[in-house]
Amino acid sequence: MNRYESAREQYRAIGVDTEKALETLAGAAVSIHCWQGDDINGFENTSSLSGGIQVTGNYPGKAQTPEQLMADLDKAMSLIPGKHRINLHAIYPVTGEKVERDKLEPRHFEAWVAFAKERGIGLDFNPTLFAHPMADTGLTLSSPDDNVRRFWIDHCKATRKIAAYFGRELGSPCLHNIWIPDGFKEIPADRIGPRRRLKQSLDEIFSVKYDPAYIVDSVESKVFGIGVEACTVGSHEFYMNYAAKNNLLCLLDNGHFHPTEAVSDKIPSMLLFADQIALHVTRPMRWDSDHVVLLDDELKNIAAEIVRCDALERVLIGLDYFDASVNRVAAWVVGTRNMYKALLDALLTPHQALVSMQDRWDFTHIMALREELKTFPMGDVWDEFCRRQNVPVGMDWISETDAYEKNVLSQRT
Ligand code: RNT
Ligand code: ZN
Repeated sequence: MNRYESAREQYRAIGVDTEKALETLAGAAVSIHCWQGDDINGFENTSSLSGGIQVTGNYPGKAQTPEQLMADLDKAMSLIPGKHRINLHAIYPVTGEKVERDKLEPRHFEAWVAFAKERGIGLDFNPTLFAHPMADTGLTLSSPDDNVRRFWIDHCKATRKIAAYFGRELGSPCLHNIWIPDGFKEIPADRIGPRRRLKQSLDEIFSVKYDPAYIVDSVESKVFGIGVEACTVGSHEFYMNYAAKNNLLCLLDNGHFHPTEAVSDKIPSMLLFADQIALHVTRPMRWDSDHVVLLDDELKNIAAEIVRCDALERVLIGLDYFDASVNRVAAWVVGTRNMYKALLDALLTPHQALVSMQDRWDFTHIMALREELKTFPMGDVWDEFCRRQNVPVGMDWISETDAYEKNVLSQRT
C-alpha cells in the first residue's frame, strides 16, 4: 500500500471519502491576483501607490512589462494545482500608448484575453481608484468635487464594460469588484454626505445592465486604512446594505475587519441572504498588511465554512496579498497552494458527524475528533492531488522557483 492508499483507509475509517474530496477540489476555482507579481505597479508608469495600502520590500526581479508579468504568472501556474482564474486591475492594460483610466476600452485588454484563452482560464477584473492624481484628495466616488466624481464614475463604467467583454470572450462570468480608498484621517464633520455621494455614484455605475452570464458585480468594504483612520466611506454596513438592495455581491476581504472579527464567521450569515459572495483572502498581521497567505487557522476556518455550507459554487474565492520582500513568484505559489490545501483540509473533515455531535450537545467528541484530525495524513492526500494535477509534489516546486530566479528574475535590471 502506498502512502495515499494508506491515508485513504485512515480517512475512510472516519467516514471521509478521499476520492470524492480530490474530485471536488479539482473543480474549485481560485482567482490569482496579478498584482502580487509587480507590487501593484501596473503598466501606466506613473504615480506611486496610494489609498492606504502598502507594499513593502525590494526583492529583486519584479515584473516590469506585460510579457514579464505573463511569464511569471505562467511559471507560478505551472506549480499550482487546481482550476485557476487570473484577477486583473485596470492599471494593467496592454497598450502602446498612454490611455487615461476613464477612456479604457476592451481592446486595451485584448492581450489578456488571448493569454486567458490560450490557457483555458477565466479572468476577473477591478477598477483602480488609487495611485492616480485624481485620487490625491483621498476621495474618489464620494468626492464633493463633481469633476473628480465624474472621472471615477466613467472609469468604473469603462471597467465594467471590459469585464463584460472578458466574460463574453471567455465563456465564464468575470467578477468585477469595486474597492475605493475613500476616507478621512481626522474625524470628519460629515459622515453621511460622502456616503450619499458614493451611493449616487454607484447607482449611476450600476444603471448600465449587462448579462449576468458575462459579469458579476461586487463591492468591497473596509474598516480603515493607513491615513484614513477616522472614517472609511465604504464601510461594511454601507456595502452590505447596498449589495442587498441592489442584488450585488458583497466582497469580504479578511484583512478589512477589526482583528478580533473573523470572516469565517461571517460567511454562513451572508450565505443565508445572498446567492453568492466573494472573498479576498489575505493574511493581516496587526493591520491589513496583506502578508502572503499561510495555512493558518483562519484560512482553514474560511475553507471549512465554504465546504460545510456546500457553497464552493457560491463563494468566489480570490486572493489579495502583496509581499515584495520574497521571491514574488514563490509568494504566488505558496499562497495559492495554501488556499487549495485549506480547501482539501475542509473536504477531508467529517462535517456531518461533527454537526450531529453539536446537535446532541456533545462538545467533548467534537473537541477530541478535531484534535485527532490535526495529525491525520492530509499531506499524503495533498501530494496525490498534485501528482494527479501534474504539478510538482511536496517541496519539488521550490527548486523550480529557485531556477527561475537564477535564470530569469535575476537577469532583469
Ligand atoms: C485594499 C483592498 C483592495 C486592494 C486591491 C489591490 O485594501 O483590499 O482589494 O488590495 O484592489
Ligand atoms: Zn481586497
